[in-house]
Amino acid sequence: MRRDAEACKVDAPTRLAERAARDRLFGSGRRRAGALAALRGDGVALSTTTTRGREPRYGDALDRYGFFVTSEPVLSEREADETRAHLLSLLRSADVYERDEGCLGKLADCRERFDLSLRLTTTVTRAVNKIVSKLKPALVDIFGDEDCELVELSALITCKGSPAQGVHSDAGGVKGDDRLVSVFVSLQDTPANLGPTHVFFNSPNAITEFDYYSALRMMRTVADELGNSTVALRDHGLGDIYIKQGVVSIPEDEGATEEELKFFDAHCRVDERDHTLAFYPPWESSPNARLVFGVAAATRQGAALVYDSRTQHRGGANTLGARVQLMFSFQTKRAFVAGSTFTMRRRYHRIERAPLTLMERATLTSLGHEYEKSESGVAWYLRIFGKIRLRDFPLRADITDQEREWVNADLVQNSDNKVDFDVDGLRGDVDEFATVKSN
Ligand SMILES: O=C(O)CCC(=O)C(=O)O
Repeated sequence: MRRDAEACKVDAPTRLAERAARDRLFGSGRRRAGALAALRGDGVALSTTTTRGREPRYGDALDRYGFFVTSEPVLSEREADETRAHLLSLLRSADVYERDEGCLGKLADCRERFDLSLRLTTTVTRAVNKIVSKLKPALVDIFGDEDCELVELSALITCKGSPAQGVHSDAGGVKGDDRLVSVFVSLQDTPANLGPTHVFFNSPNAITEFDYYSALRMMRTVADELGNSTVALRDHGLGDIYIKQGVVSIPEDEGATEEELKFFDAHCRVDERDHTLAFYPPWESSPNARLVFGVAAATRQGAALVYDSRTQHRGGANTLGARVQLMFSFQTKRAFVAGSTFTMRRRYHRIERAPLTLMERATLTSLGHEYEKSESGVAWYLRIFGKIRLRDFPLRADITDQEREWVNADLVQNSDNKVDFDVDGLRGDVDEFATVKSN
């Protein structure tokens, strides 16, 4: 197969040969160097093993930074290798793998990018049980109890040629204390060129006052400071984006323009010492002048990235080969999370049409979301319940590794789940409802 031979070579080494490069990956148990040293271990890299009385505050880390990585692997090298081989083999038996589009799922910038929702095969179950057993203290700290529901379970695989995604978050809005938390476990060493997830800090924090958007706005702020001088703008490298037909033109609307994004990306680099992501302003003479605003979660085989669904992130560009992640998400019991994609196999979740109270409609509206409305004026949305809760772990496999019919059947690609809607025995025909824009 084309991808097996080149872009997603199945037999490529899963661990970096160079010791020093391995040691720099998150999850190698080393003390962080570079900018992250300033965080003094109170976030970003957290241990899953606790010493009495010194338990890391995982929920705090999510609040403060938006994410953390585990400072040691949650799967052994052997477990990660076995799981990786199994997931790649599952993907290779999916029809989409052979198609030119190289996309599975409803993903941002979906090229050479596959989100295969999983069944609980023997190998998947073994791996998820192990990971959850390691992360349980963290999950309990984050959710407060063991009632949180599993709402996503998939293999997220990118092949060589997968571009960096646009920056996005998985949830437009979350009500009250509800949370949706995702876990990505790298099944091979994942250096920067294998396209690890870029996660952007909430701000402010100990090493930066910049989140992604304020860093991005910095170009406009500098341009404003330079007044209407075309010469100064050119001197600062901003001429191409802010001078139109010889006249200074700085956009005022909220969103960044295509040109600004390109310029920004062209001046962003990963610091190899600590994998921080920073914008290096071309107008600064010092090569050390930079705005740190995120981290490329370049993880050692078996280590995990855990992030809150509201955290801005993107898949990095993969210029190397197969990057295989086992990923799952938990949400607060009966959570109200707007805008998420729930791609779990239908057998593991339930979808209900939940009527919206006036407050909930107002919440959705203020978050800029749409909801549905029947002709009789009842507003509703589709609510997802995970049938499996944290307290149900360890799970039992419900299918063997060898069975493959399911891979191409029952693929949930529709993030708003209308296709699934009636199958779950809910009354009413979706067509009788009109989608109304909340405004
Ligand atoms: O590839 C990644 O690490 C991020 C994936 C993601 O956020 C997406 O596909 O929407």
